Amino acid sequence: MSASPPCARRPDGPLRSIVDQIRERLGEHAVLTAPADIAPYLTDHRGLYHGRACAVVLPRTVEQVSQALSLCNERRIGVVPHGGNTSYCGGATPDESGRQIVLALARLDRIRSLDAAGFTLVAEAGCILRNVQSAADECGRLFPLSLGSEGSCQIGGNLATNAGGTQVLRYGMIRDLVLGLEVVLADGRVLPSLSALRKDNTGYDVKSLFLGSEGTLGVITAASLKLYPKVRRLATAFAAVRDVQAAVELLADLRERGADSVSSFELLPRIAVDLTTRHIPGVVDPLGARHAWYVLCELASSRADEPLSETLESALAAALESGGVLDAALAQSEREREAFWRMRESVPEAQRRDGASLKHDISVPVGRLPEFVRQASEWVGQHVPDGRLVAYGHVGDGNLHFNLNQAPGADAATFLSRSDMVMRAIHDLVHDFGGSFSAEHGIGRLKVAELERYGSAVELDLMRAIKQALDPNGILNPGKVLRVQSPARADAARPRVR
Ligand code: 2HG
Ligand code: ZN
Repeated sequence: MSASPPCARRPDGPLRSIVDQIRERLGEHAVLTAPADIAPYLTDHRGLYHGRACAVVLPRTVEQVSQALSLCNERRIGVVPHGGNTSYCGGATPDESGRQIVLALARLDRIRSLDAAGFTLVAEAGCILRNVQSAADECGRLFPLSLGSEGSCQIGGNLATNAGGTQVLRYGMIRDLVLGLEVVLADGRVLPSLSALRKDNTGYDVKSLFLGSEGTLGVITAASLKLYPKVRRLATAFAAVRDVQAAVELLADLRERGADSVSSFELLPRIAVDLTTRHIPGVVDPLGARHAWYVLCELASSRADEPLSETLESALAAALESGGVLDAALAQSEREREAFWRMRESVPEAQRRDGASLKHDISVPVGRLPEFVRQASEWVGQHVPDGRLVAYGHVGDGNLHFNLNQAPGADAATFLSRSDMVMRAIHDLVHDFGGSFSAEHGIGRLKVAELERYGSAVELDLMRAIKQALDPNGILNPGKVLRVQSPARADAARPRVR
């Protein structure tokens, strides 16, 4: 008799399918199996992976998450937690076996509480990030996590991947915004660590393990999050800079002058302006002449009378004088500010519309960025004749999206066939610079081998021990972040860039 997958429909009795069991416990409407219904959950948003699944489960409550997980744990069925499907690394897509269940958190979408005086709120995992921001805003508070995908990404996914975005410089990654978590463990037990305490030194910080674990250690169902005073004054500039070094110097000067008011500092190359003005309706170049590099910088304050524009103008004037800044436009209205940000936020979409791309979410120490960009660009120029560099991003955090697009007229398949070679060269260089091959997008499925290559042996041992302790049956997001039975690491074979 051939073995049928454990999720296949079987007669009632002890062997009845896991899908039927979940349906029985959670209700008919909590389980999708029709191919058309589950299709949106089977492909990541970059189109890198096309998985299969025996069902998509949509719990409404923590108890239902717990029931689904304990059933899957008993039956050793892989569970793939799924938020807004905005992962850049395939972290929320099931594998091709058809034996896994997708656990979509979208229906756990309540703001459970908001304490304006205590500057905290409790949001469920399926809340869209923008809804969390709006809830805070309505109470005169700021939830500062800000991402291009904030209209569709979910807070549970943000937490599970330790999301960054454009305000990390001032407020940190989402890890820094978390006070407490509620997490369902692989066996269905609920970790009730939703405390909003700012001080709590009681043993290991267990909850922090789940931040950035990408659903491989537990399923985050709710979080107690820090709020900040609402921003009442902003100053925003789009400036052409001489080079990356000038951008880094301008940032240091601005931080000195503006104390902690610098909230964003983004780098854009000329090609990002060209791509967005060509592909995204309504985007216009804020400056007339063409320049090689630009920065979009923003100062923010909760004091309405803070002289931020003066601070920004004086820093830009000094840099214009010294030749670091070549031209600059200050946003004179909220509309102009939004236009600057629209250009920045739509670079990924413009890249997508322009053709095939290779993406590298890297970070190096901020002071080493100029030299990294110089060496890596030189390497790309020599080795990828059919690619064009589109390196942009959160320079204030040392984080660049060191991406390449296929050159006009290039063959997409040939360009993409070089992806491993290009990635290896760039990540090796990043490693030599003391940087990270995944600054803010996580590991998912895409970078499992990279973690094995660049992670220290001790760190990987600890990660496997933690995985074994929390998910001994390996049901949680199998194949993501860590291969539990890891092949021998292949450090010896590393080609060098230079
Ligand atoms: C951004 O900063 C996102 O816009 C996406 O992190 C970056 O597409 C990318 O590589
Ligand atoms: Zn980014």
